[in-house]
Amino acid sequence: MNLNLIEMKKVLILTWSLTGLLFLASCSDDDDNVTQTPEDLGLKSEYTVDRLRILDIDLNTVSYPNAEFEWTIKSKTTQEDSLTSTGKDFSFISLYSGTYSVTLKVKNGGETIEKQTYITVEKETGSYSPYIAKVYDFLPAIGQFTNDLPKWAEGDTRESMIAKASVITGSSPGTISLGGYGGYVVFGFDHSIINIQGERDFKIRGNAFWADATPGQKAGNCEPGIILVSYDKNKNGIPDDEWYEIAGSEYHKSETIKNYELIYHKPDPNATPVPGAEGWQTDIQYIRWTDNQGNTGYKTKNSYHKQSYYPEWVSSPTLSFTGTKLADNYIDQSGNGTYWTGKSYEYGYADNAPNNDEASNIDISWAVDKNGTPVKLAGIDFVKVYTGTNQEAGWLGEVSTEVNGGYDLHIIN
Ligand SMILES: [Ca+2]
Ligand SMILES: [Ca+2]
Ligand SMILES: [Ca+2]
Repeated sequence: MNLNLIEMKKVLILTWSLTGLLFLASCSDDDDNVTQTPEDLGLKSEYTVDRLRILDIDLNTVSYPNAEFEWTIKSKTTQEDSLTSTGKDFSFISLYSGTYSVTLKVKNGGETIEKQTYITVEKETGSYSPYIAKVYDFLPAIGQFTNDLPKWAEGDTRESMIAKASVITGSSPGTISLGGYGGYVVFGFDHSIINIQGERDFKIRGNAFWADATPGQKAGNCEPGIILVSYDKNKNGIPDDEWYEIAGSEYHKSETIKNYELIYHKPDPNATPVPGAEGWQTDIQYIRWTDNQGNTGYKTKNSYHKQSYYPEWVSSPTLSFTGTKLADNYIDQSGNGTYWTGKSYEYGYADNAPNNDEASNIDISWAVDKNGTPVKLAGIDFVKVYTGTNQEAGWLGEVSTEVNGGYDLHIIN
């Protein structure tokens, strides 16, 4: 073959191009090994998201292992820049539609790279409901309203009981009881609840009230439930993401126990006498519990509620719950067992203060991770509530959190 110089160059360029394409194709599954140029952060020039939906921007930061990141967003109202995040990843949510200008500064060694992007927030299709939209999970612990709120019927399963617990959704909610320590419900909304700085963001309704006999004191029927929040980080629509505990007023107190575990032991239905049956004298030793602190005790049964207090649809002989445990909050105010009141904790719990009290409103900014480190969440999609104490309040029975709906405080009006 006899090629002149120009033809030879063409062949070389073609060969190089083909080699390059093949090389890129073979590496496409292995992006981590591609050396990034400083420009290659993966930040797009614009993004679009619906109102009250969380947009996650995850940067490619392989070539910036030690860089510092600063995200600032220009306020639509004041036109001032506000620093919103200092992590490599950025979550954005807005209550209002419009276009937002976002500046990213990457300080890497001595140099600072500045990049700009725009987020267009569109009005959602239809309109959002402020109320709880869906119940994802429900498992009450031992309680006098277990199998009653909601009512269990022969043939009911975990799934059908979750469906029955959905009475807490919507604008005219019903009440469910979570039973004693650990019993829980998981629910969500049809949009993400925005975390507005300096404001409480959502309310969980219960059936707490102040007692007439304790004027001026925040006490009465207060059965605090611990609240966890999460957002749908993996965007699959279900609450399988990391949970963050709302660190309420008791979170850092020494009497609050973290990583608590309580196990309830199902009574033997063939025991003589039959636990809970007519004439049975040991209702104060109805269902035995043990915990990981070396304690043991019994849940009681009272004469007002005759049904089984162990969830009927659970076949396992033990029920185990883990989480944070709050100190007992009920005291026998009469001294003779006739009058019990529960002290309300200051903030951050469910069913701990009347529904018209500010203390039933929750600030997403109180959330902490499993190590107790505060997390900065742009918003949340899911909420879990579980009964936070393990106490028998005399004839009142177990202290058990009730949930009676809830809503997003930012769009309720
Ligand atoms: Ca907030
Ligand atoms: Ca998820
Ligand atoms: Ca209650």
